[in-house]
Amino acid sequence: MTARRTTIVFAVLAFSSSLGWVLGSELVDRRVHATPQVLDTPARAGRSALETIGSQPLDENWPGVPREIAAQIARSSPLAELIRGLSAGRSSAPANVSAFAGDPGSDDSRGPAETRQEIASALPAIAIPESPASKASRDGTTIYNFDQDAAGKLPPGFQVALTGRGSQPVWVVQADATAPSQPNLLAQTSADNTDYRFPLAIAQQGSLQNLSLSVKFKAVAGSVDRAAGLVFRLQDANNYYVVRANALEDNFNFYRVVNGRRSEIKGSKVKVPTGEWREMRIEAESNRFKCFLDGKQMIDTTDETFAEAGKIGLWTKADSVTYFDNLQVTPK
Ligand SMILES: [Ca+2]
Repeated sequence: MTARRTTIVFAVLAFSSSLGWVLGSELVDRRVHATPQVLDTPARAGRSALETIGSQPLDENWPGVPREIAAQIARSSPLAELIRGLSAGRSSAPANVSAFAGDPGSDDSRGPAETRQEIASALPAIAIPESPASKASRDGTTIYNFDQDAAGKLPPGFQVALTGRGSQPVWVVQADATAPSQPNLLAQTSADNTDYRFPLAIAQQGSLQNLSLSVKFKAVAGSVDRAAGLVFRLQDANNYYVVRANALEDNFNFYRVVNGRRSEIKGSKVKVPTGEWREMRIEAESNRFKCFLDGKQMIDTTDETFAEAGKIGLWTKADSVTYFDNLQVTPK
């Protein structure tokens, strides 16, 4: 009896133990799986959101990105402009984003260095959209030194015009070892020998009445003329004041140009050498005008023709090939 009882007790214990093990395993198993289920909730929400997004129309520039989301990103940040720029012509916008973040798992076939180069080249376009490179403003003074401008072209912020007859002027930025500020200057290079021909390069920024205006110039060539001039209170290509030096005539004169006709207000005789840099300056205040050559006052006169504000610019005559640099204007 004792042995049978012992056997029963042992069997009950064994069964309980097995049951406990099974129940325990189930509890453990449930506990183990409880955490992933909690973590899985946002993931499922994300999948649900993606399914919703997936039903929306896709942006044509960003393959795989819903149009509405692409539009929101584009409105929200300059970075989006960068990303969108980099996306142009590429297979996947998200790949660009991953590459930008340095994700080695990006499916972009190109290397991170190449991507960084693209980003670097795209950044200036965002930070500096249209830079008028050749001028620096300081205390109201604007200096055009042409040193950041592309050679062979008219510098940004200038417009070509012509008073009189003949072919269109050719104003170009050039590198020159003698330029007062390195490396560039602005040159009028067309050599049309029409006598009554006045090439103009007009600065588009600002309109001034009273001012201090100066420029460094070098008369380079010309058989009809070798002239260098500064215009101010310019109303249009046929109406303005001009002060000019002439290396063929050796004089330094102040003119008004009215409806395209030039007439002298005041003149001075002075040696103006070819092939050497000189500086001219004008001080205009109301109807009084003082003109300087290399710091020396040559003209002090009055005139009432143009009392109102106008633009400033550079001027030559006929077949003059003339170099200019460091055009500087200060309002007064
Ligand atoms: Ca320069």
